[in-house]
Amino acid sequence: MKKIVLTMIFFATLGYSQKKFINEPLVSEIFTADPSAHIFNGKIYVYPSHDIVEENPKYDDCGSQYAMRDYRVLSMDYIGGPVTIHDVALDLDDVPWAKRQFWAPDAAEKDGKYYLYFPTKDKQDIFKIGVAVADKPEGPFKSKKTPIEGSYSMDPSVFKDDDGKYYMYLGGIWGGQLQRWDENNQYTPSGCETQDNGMPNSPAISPRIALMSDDMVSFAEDLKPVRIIDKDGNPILTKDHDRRFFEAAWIHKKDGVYYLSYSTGNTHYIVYATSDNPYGPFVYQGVLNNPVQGWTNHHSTLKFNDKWYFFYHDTQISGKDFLRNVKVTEMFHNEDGTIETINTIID
Ligand code: FUB
Repeated sequence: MKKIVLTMIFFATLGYSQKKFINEPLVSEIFTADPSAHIFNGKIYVYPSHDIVEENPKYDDCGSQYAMRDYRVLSMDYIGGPVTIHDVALDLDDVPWAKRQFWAPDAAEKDGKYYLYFPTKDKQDIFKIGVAVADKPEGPFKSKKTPIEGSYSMDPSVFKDDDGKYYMYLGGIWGGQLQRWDENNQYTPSGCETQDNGMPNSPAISPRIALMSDDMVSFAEDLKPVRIIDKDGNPILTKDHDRRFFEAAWIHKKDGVYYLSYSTGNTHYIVYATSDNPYGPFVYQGVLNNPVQGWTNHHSTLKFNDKWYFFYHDTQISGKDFLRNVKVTEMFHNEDGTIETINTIID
């Protein structure tokens, strides 16, 4: 632990950047990323990835540098209030089917039980979605013995609709392996995708959705693609890096409209698209968050006390892509249903 703290102080004192950030990290004792925020029992809980300092990190396009091994939950009574870093919620060693890489998680509550959904690689190095259950929002969570049947890829987010149904959205290309799965959920182990997929004019790869079963630990249906189209009804194309889906799908609903927001990966925007149906199609609307400092951009949205908030991460403390820190800022919906673009860096 002492070594980690010294390393963080070292990065923080490097004076890495002269940039001005609009928000400070929620916590600086540990590195955190991919914040999924929820309100449980009137309190705000954030489920982040827990980035770790490695001796000799391996870098590649498959994200081997993101070698996380456990989850820690954050909580606060209100935005801007003191943040608690809870004890380890789930450890990689306690997931019988997992081999490596605890990536971006999410959580849901139903009937007083809490469910942690997490992507990790199985013994064959294939990303699947796991689920672990707890009696308290902060855990500790107990993992199921096997991944969710029919699941694959990464970045699960679970959305509870007004009618009480829960849906899981998931997927991420490149290191997240979504490009290995076709829309009939068949697997082709063809390795990492190149930037243009060799088919730049084809429709971009779609995130996936499945209705959750009542038990919250299985899917009630096969995963289906979620279509993202432009305002003329045409699919967003693979070559359209500023608008196409890459990872980090998240849903919120306001005034009956479903807002799907996601990261465009190699151009690092969080953009959003809207629909009147949780399955889509979603119509591309615009940029929700401009690129942050750091390669990844991953977020969640939350309504708390009648205000909307945008949770995100950057690399303010470390200056390193794989050592991130989570933050929060207010977000604003306009009367016409659009959302004001957030700039987290002031030059
Ligand atoms: O934290 C590991 C991965 O980086 C996440 O799963 C992606 O969304 C990206 O933020």
